[in-house]
Amino acid sequence: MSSYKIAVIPGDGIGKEVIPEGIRVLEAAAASAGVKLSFTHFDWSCETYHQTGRMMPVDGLEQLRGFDAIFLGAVGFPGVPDHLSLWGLLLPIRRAFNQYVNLRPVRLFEGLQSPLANKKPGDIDFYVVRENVEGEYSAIGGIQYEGTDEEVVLQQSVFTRKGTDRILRYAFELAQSRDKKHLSSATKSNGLFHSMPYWDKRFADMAEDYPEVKTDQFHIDIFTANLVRMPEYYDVIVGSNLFGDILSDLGPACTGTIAIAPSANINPEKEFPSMFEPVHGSAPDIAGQNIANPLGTVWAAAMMMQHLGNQTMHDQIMAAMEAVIREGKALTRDMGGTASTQELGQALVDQIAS
Ligand code: GGG
Repeated sequence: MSSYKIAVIPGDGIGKEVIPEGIRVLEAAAASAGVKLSFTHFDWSCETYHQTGRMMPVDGLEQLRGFDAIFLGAVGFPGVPDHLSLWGLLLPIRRAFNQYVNLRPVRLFEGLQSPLANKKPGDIDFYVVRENVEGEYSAIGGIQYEGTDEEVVLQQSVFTRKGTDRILRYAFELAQSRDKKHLSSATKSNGLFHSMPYWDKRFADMAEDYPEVKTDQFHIDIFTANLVRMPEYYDVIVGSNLFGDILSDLGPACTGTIAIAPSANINPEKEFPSMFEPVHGSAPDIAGQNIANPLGTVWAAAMMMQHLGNQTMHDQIMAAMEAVIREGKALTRDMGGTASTQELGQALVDQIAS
């Protein structure tokens, strides 16, 4: 019997509500597939920060090291500045475990209504490949002359050759493996003088290794406009840490709800655990009401099982999601229904058991 050890960090806000549904769905799929899953819970969050001054213990990363994967809810809550919560929990995990690929699929499911006119399932079906450990996400910089009229703030970006090439290589390989074989790169090479022209050059050079892959490059501003105007054009999108993050919120917004979107923080070499989470954040405005949509977390759980080599469980969970969305009886309010978080979780469990 296959067995996997999963570290669970529900985190903040609706993370505490959607993660239990993800676990219920995983347990149902594991029972049906004859797989043993063991979950170890880590209660690290903004509450921990209030109690200890840290988002996780000093040896938190060491505690996570031996797991097969990490399953995370959401990070951040009013009362703790967002940059302190993110740099205290989520970002150190991505970096310590070299999860340099952030893979975010975007799909319009049958049963959901795109806010864009005349879009049907199949029209929106692409991946965002986001660089996940460097780029614009950086704590390098500082403030001088603070509190005076002369205040100066510097914020440094970091683009290494190794970091740029490995994310581009991952995206080219993914594009090559797909039917459309189309890769689009998002930059801003007219405004960002050094980093983006560098990225463009590495992209153009690498394209020569992939003659079957159709490529294009757009500035991020027109990229966002095109994504809304014609999402069907896209197949695989690659972008830096910041641009990839923005595009992977915009993409699922075009499918009816951002809450359905998953995020896989992958260490492709499997030297370290990878981490799986919904794209959405802690949503303090709806936290504690049992109305959050758990599907982003459930889809992330499916990606986790696929990463761990269990395609059967992945397919089972995805089939249950597709069926429940298509049927439309247990949808949360962001998808036009009235179901609670737990009712949607139960519908998925029932579907897997049927
Ligand atoms: N699901 C985890 C979460 O809280 N995401 C919100 C967020 O802002 N994440 C930062 C990022 O992905 O860079």
